Amino acid sequence: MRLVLSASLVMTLFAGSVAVAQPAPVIRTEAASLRVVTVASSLENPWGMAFMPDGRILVTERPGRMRVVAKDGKLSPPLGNVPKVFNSGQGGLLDVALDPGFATNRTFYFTYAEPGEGGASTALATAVFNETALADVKVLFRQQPKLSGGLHFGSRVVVGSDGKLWLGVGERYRRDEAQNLNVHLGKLLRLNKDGSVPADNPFVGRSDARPEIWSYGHRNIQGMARHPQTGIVWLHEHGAQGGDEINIPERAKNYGWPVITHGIDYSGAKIGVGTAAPGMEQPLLHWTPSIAPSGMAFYSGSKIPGWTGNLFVGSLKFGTLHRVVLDGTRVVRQEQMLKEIGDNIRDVRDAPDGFLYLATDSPRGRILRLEPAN
Ligand SMILES: [Ca+2]
Repeated sequence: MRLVLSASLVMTLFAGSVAVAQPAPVIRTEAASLRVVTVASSLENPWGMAFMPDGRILVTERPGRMRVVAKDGKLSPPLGNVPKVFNSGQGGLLDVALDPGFATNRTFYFTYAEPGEGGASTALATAVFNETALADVKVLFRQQPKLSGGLHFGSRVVVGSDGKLWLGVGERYRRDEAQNLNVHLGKLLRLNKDGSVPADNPFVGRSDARPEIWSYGHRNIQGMARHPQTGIVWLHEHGAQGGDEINIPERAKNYGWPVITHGIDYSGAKIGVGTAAPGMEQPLLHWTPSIAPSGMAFYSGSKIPGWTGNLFVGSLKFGTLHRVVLDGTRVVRQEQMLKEIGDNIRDVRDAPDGFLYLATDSPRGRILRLEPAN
């Protein structure tokens, strides 16, 4: 009898101890002590996140689903009417961004690898969010040409301070095409919200160039963010073996791939002519060896005061978050941190609640919130 009671007591204590949520351990970094809080889990390769005015998160899963994450972390069923995606390799459902008027117009934008004749290419679409499905889905842009293979679709979409849609895409692993202005491969593109071409785009009216192009010579863009003070869109792009870059893309300029790069081919072979050439821009910074960057955000919040104004980039290679301290457009220092997360990072967002959020690249992907620990 005594034994039974004791066992029962042990069970009760054990049940009680697991029922109480343990606070996440404190992680010390150079400028902040943090707790990494899991907001949501069981997402299959989450790719892009957008924060709704009511605090919910619209999230994409690469295989082709879009869900809403409630404030308590509960996942909605997949939203209806998501277009069919090319779910192979790096393809699938990719980025998502809200229209600045979302609170009233419920409009958002998203990118995906779109299947079609010849293979697939990156597409940009818009839709209206009606809680359980996408309504009024319209494809605004299709990268030309569609090609076989599953590599280098990009992509990120940002609504610029100019009200235009800025779309960063990859070169579909056809590296020389990043220099070819007649195709949309390896380019930063600028579109009106209805998908038409802005009249003031740099290559409008030229017969030897696609009018959507803003800048070229990019390899594979998987991070873009609008600078909170200047409104200018910054981007990063994957290099090959070495040579991942952050660029501040200027109108009509050539960012060099594959003529110049700070990396080498995966085979060890040299690529192009070297690290510099006339008429080609240098990156703001490059990572050699590569970090395989994905996701990018300027932290504009004040919850972690030591980080305000810093630029954050996720790594798909080291499972780390990279903090870049800036003085204007000069890199002051860098910090690599949060290896403790244990998964690669696909997306990084500066959320309206003043926190920085991450999405992990895993079949059991998570959304994480970085909170200060004092
Ligand atoms: Ca470059």
